[in-house]
Amino acid sequence: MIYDERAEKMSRAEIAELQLAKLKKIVAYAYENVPMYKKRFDEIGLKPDQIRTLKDIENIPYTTKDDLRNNYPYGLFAVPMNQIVRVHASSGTTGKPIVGGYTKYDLENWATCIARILAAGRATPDDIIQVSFGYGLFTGGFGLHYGIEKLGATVVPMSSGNTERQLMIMKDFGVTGLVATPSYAIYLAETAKKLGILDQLKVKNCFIGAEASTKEMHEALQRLWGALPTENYGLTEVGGPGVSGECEYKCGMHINEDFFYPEIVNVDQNKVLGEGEYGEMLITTLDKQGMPILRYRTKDITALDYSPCKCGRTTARMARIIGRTDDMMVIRGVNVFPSQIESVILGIPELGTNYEIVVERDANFMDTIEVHVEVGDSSLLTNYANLENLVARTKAKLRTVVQLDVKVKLVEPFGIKRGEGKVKRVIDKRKVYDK
Ligand code: DLL
Repeated sequence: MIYDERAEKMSRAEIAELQLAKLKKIVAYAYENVPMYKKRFDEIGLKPDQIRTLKDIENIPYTTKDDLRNNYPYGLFAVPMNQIVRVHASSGTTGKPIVGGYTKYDLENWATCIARILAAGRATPDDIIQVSFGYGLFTGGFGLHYGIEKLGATVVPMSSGNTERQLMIMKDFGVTGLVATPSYAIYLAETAKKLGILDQLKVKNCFIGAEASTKEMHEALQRLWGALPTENYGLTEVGGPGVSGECEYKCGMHINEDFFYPEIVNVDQNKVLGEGEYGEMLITTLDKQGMPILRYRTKDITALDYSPCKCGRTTARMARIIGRTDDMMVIRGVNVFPSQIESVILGIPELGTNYEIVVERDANFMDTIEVHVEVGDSSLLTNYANLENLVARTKAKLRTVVQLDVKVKLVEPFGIKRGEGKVKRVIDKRKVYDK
């Protein structure tokens, strides 16, 4: 089902026309109402009325995470606080959180964007959808919540944590859709399997997001749940989830292009890249009152596809995020993304889906990388010959994909700690030396 036929099936020319009109408006709005933008524009002598084509956006300076930190908490809001009805913030591993503010108008649009994404992932008003994202400052819980209501489905606002209780509610309430991070969706299914109740659950669709996943992770989810996993994407800085989401054909995440203008850039060369080329994504919010953001550097690496989709939507699609410019590990000069390692692990049937990557620097200042991964079945760990063989095969595959020797340690099922929010796969112990 297409939630918003009018908006999601415009011709490409109509989309471009609408985007240009909205871009002109938001640039003038940011200039007039957010001192940081006025200063930025004035410094380079750029006037909002010089934005006459979509390509002119390239003259606008980037906005970065530091800009948000420097204006913490409310410095980038474009309206007085009596018009802001909600704030959210990202957890962030270091420093102060990133804050976003919403007017009533923004909340309506946010719910619309989420309703579109849920419908693209096959949700209908008949569904009962459990939200296992945390409710709180994190945008995931409340963001999905109001989109589910807007779609007209039933929301079960479970929040995160207490896995066995999650499963009990899912079973008793007849839950048909699950909203969670991919790692938690897997954990829920594995626990249900362990408890012997997986086949009593009726989940048909999993709406996953908030952290990176791979094709192999989607396949594992599909296998375990017997449900369609569709992925969605967003970030606090531009309003949270709702930027884009996959449809049932799973050939990229459809971007809500009437609200978000995406660009892919090579930041080092300050160059905007073409369709299909991978680079860092910039996002401009086209219709935000509370906190308009121009050309935000997401650090997420993806590519755009403007070709028509089988589902009938005409909106551009972004590829699954292959990594972040800052989760790229450089190990002995080789660039390694956690997603490469995940593809290998999930492609080996005897291995489980939970893993961690430990990077260290040895006494000779050589970097080493070791993967700890759970086996699918603990009996594997008692047969030495099989175990050796499995380790050797995993290492060989990792070597081919990552171009490095990666140490492999196999552990029993559920042997690696799991979280309920975003998973942390990489433990980089080198940072201690670098300080
Ligand atoms: O994670 C918003 C969100 C909530 C998206 C729920 C989808 C579902 P932040 O906490 O600000 O916001 O984190 C944003 O998470 O820049 C990406 O690096 C990562 N991320 C989010 N969705 C995906 C995804 C929310 N589908 C950061 N694939 C982003 C890969 C994702 N990474």
